[in-house]
Amino acid sequence: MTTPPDVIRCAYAELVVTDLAASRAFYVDVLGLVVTHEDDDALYLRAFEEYLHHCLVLRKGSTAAVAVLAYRVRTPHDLDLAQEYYGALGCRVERRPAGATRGIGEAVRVEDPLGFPVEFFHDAEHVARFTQRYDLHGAGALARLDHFNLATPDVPAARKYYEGLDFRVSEDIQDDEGTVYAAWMFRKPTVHDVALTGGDGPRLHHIAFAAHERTQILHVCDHLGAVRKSDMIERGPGRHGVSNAFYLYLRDPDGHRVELYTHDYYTGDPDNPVITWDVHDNQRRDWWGNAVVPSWYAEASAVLDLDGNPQPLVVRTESLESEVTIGADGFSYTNKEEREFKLGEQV
Ligand code: 4SX
Ligand code: FE2
Ligand code: CA
Repeated sequence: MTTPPDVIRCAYAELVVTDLAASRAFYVDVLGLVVTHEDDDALYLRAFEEYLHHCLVLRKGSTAAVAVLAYRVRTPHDLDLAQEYYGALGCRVERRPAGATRGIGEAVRVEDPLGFPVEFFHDAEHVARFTQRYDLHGAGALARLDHFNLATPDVPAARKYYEGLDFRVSEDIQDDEGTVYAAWMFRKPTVHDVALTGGDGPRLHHIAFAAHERTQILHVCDHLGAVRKSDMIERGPGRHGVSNAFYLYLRDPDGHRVELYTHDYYTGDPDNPVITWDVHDNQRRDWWGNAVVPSWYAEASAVLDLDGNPQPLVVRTESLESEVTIGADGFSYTNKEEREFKLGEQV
């Protein structure tokens, strides 16, 4: 087996959007992302603590989709490793010269074994870091990109693939039969850089930005209410069980899902314990026990191949979390002992 590239972290996403002005109103005017560059074709955005050129590219196109998910690697040599590694996996691999994406150095793009368009880069243009430009921060200031969440039909296979890239699992969701519904995996020492959600795929479930404070996330809710756009709020605000993060899910003008996220925890020690949640635990996805809305389980963004054509979907054949928890036969519990006691009384 060839050596995998040394991935540092998830670094940027490029989303195809159908109306740049509408996207700007959401990502810049409401979320407060900083514009590094804009032209008729695209917007290049970053969060307040970021000093690489961008963490999000919004490119104008006729159909909403995901063009690429990019990871930063430790050295330029890791690009050669990526090229060999994915070549050996039989994946389509392309080397891209510096500047093929504005602000990004030489890169390797692949159609990964899960069907996602993925880029690896090391060099990128540095721009001003606005950590202490409090004069520019709004009340909803976002600090940095935190993670990608991918919908994929076979979570154990996807987990194995990411373990091959030396990602480690922080948390997962399973049932008694060993069906795996989701897994959270990291390179940077937080709960995740990538989450794998069981469903038809490849699709992007969401990208997430980290804020420092819950108040910043609550302010975004208030802001959306004030501009009569509260229908962009899909789920939350709330506290996740998995990750312990405080969260909010929004849908952008094209339906791309964006999570705002704060207060997860450090995972950098080599013996960081893995947390496994029972799919029937009512507090796994919302610590306060609030129901997950059906759209959150069902909907996600299509991804493109390296030619810009939509990737065909592979349907998940194992049970769906939405069906085992909120479907007709679904059940869940808040207190397991209490539930088992009640079930025992019935027999
Ligand atoms: O809904 S979950 O509590 O499982 C969850 C979803 C935890 C962390 C995340 O980033 C997420 O998107
Ligand atoms: Fe997330
Ligand atoms: Ca809503």
